[in-house]
Amino acid sequence: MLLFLTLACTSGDYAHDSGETETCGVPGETYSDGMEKDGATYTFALVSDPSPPDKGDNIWTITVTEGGAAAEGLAVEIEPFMSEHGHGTNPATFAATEGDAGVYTGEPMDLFMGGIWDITVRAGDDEVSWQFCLEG
Ligand SMILES: [Cu+2]
Repeated sequence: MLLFLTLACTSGDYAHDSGETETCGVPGETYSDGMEKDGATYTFALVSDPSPPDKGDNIWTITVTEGGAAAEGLAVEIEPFMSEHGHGTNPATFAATEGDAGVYTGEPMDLFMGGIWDITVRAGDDEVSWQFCLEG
């Protein structure tokens, strides 16, 4: 499956230029532990293992709050996607399980290639997205 995705990726409209030293066409966001994003309802704080996110398996822990209070009992999932390449991962989404109140830890997700990853975190009806450039 990894080979198939890689081939599908390089045969699309976008192909990696092996002569380039830049992995990503755009810089992506600068990661820091606990960085926050506001959705329509909730605030999402991200901690990635590894820190910063890197190629290979990544486990994200998301702390979800509403008005400063832990948002408990939500269905939380994470969906990585490479919009420059038009593909995601296999599986496409990863469930995140609540440990401490409002703290959701995702299954390991294999970000299997370098480039820009758009990673959406959904909680209930709300969502936010992060965009990180991973080195190839
Ligand atoms: Cu790709």
